[in-house]
Amino acid sequence: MSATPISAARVETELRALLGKGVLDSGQTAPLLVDQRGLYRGRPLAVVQPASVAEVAAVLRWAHGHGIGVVPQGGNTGYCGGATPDESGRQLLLLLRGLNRIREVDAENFSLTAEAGCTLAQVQQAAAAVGRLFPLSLGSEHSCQIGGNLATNAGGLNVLRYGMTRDLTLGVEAVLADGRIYEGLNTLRKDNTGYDLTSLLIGSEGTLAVITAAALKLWPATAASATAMIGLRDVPSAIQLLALLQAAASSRLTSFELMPRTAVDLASRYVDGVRDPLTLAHPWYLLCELRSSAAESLDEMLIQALGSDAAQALIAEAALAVGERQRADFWRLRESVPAAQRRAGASLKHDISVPLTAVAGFIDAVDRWVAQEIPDGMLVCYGHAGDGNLHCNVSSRPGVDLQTFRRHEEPLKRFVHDTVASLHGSISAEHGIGRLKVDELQRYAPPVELALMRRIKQALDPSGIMNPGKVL
Ligand code: FAD
Ligand code: 2HG
Ligand code: ZN
Repeated sequence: MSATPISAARVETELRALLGKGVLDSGQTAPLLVDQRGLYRGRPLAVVQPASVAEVAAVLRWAHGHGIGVVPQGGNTGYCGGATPDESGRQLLLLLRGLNRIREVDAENFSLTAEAGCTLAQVQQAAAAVGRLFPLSLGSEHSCQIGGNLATNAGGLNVLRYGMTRDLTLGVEAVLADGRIYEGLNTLRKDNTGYDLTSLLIGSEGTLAVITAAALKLWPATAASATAMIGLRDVPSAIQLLALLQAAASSRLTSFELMPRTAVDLASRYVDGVRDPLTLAHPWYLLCELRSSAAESLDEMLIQALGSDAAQALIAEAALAVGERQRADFWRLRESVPAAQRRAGASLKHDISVPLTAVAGFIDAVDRWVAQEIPDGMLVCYGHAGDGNLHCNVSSRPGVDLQTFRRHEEPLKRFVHDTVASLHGSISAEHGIGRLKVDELQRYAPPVELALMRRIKQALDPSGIMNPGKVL
């Protein structure tokens, strides 16, 4: 990036001429400069909040002209520091929250067009208001934004059935590095006219363009659901149960979330109102949910599936949620795990995926390594087991000095990521690369893949102003 020197006074004057009140005073910005895990603290050149696509384009043209780096920020709930500017004082922080209109809901076409700054919950509610479902669901859905979801290709709790954000998106509108607008907001199910640029921008973490709006796929509203919490002796039982449930319930199986006892204990201890619904303590827990748009009896289907001889041989105990309140309680337990880990002390996090056949072996290998190498920590390896995606985290034990505990970070990361690589898995299953995993991507991605990524970056952002220092 060729940075033309520019004085702070001129930055202020020129940006105010473009955006007026859309240039924030420093008193308003402190929480925006730290990522949600508290790993990075940035020092921006300025913080801007455009109110329209035209204003985003004007900011990008300005930044391009001066060779100034631009860091897009949505809800700032990302796990990899991607939305935090660096410490140089030379990067512009661009907030998308001013673009927060639902532009169109077309129930007949099963599509919805939302501006990037709409929260995910706002999108879900707009779909529900016309009897439709937007199925993306994350623990952060009340604060993350749909633009951030696209930029990270977010996954979440319903991927097993509906796919990740890329699978839920029909089209994108984005502002390119030089301020031109890419108008890809079509709501078609089929469109093979050339390269799929929408797919390319999804998951690009602000390094190729600023996403300003998205056309999203909708589904029929959920008419029936059944939810169970299941206690298991071991992980192989969970993976076998997944195949049984898929055979019995087909695509109705929407969520299949695995938690170890450590996660259940932490959530029950650190988050108000969370309790273990099972009567005995088990080494492993599964939260699984069936859903249908037809008014069918899914409780019965789930009871039958779990009651079969094959399933009974795997299950130690199971509880079916009776009513919406108990269902919400089961989900609260699962969704409280990240907050519980934060409150318990340090959490060394890894967001990995492996083929389903390797899930049990992976957990076993890490469990043994952690028991031997990190006596002051405990493995809390949980998550979207139905997708082979695990949050392989290690929490500090009570009373442990957090700074000392951090000495485990590097050797643990190397063991986890090397193990993942040996199993042909991914070191970044759903949270992205951001700033956190730049070196890890360089280490594990095949050279040809990296070379192609650099060529794409060069083609879309030749002066390197889009989220510098992230991903590549
Ligand atoms: P931000 O954090 O603001 O930004 C993330 C990245 O996207 C940054 O690189 C940023 O520059 C870029 N970006 C943001 N908006 C735009 C835009 N409009 N155009 C271009 N680039 C942009 N993630 C999952 O995938 N699955 C989960 O289950 C999940 N659960 C979570 C639970 C909790 C409690 C929390 C705190 C987080 C969770 N996350 C999960 C992580 C996070 O919520 C997602 O990554 C989310 O998609 C980020 O959205 P955001 O708007 O907060 O983006
Ligand atoms: C989840 O699935 C999130 O709850 C957060 O992706 C994972 O905190 C984590 O490691
Ligand atoms: Zn997750």
